[in-house]
Amino acid sequence: MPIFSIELREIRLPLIHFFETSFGRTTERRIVLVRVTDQDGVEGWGECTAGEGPFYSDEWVESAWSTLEEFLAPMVVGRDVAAKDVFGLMKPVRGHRMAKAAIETACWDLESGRAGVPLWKYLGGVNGEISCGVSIGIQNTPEILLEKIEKELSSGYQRIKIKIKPGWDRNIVKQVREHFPDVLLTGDANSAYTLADVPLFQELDQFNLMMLEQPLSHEDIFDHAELQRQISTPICLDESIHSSEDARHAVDLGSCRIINVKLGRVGGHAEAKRVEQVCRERSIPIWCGGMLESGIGRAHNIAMSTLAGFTLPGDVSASGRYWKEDIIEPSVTVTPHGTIIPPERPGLGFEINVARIESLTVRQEVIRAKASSLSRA
Ligand code: OSB
Ligand code: MG
Repeated sequence: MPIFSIELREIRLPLIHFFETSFGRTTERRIVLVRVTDQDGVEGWGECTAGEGPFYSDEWVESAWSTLEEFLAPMVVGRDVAAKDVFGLMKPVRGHRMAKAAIETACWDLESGRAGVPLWKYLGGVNGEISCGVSIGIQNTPEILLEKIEKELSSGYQRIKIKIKPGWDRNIVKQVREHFPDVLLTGDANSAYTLADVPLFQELDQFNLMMLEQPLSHEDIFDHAELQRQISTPICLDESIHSSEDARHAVDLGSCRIINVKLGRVGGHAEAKRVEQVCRERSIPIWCGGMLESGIGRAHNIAMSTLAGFTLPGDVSASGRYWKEDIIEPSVTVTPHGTIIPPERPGLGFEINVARIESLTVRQEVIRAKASSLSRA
């Protein structure tokens, strides 16, 4: 599949409601989109999940844009390469996995679309219906949080994840548990704590959380193993897992019993499939995380979530929870029992609303192959 051009666009998309984690509050997304085109003009779309600042990870919109423009796009454009090998082509660049994933996932959309197969089946997905949970940010008051949980449960979502941070933790978890004794409940700390907080987590054990997500440092797997030995709630790693090697190390070290897989964080579909395999072989359940994606990233998440190892409800939910109007059609919707049915159309399986993307675009750049330079990778 020769890649003829790679287009970068930055769009701005205001969230319906701010989203707050232990590392900060987001009100409007800045999203880098990638459109790859082959010689016949067939397109594939990908989304970069880097945030507005280097707070979730060290990548952010500006680092992704300049790395894509100066290094990654030139490594891929003009090459005749299969989607599964695109990540390898970008190997000379260390890190920058969210930027890499934007190109890599776009190539999977293009390749599966050309093959006339839905992306999820092309990836090897097996589940024609995926389970959905929601991630609910830190709110201005506990009452607002309880109302939001009530609303999401009545929409059918199967699992509630609440964000925690010092000062918004044991009391909040206690109140939520008292109001919703049977709900599948998770707490996500986004690396806000240290091993000095072991007593807090031992207290949280009584609330029967399904898991505790990323309590300690974003790069750590050693201290998480120590914490896991001292608490009964399963630890789920998010930030610390960048590759299938990281997943193997963390699981074999006992740092977690569950893993949250994010396409951007691991560098795209090929690496996500390797993480899925490592975890499936070790009977470690996994689920698909979210990064407040627009419809394009969301559609890629849906496709990935159909792989056999994704056995727990993910953070992939309806477009309408985030955006007044999405950039794909139809927008992502959830069934009354909290599931998403992956589309049967080829590729991503949603219509890309290019006119809307145009109207949201604040900058654009196209990297083209020289006619003479199309070569086999
Ligand atoms: O830790 O899972 C996280 C959003 C931004 C950065 C990190 C995280 C999140 C979420 C939101 O939890 C999930 C979503 O609804 O997209
Ligand atoms: Mg998380």
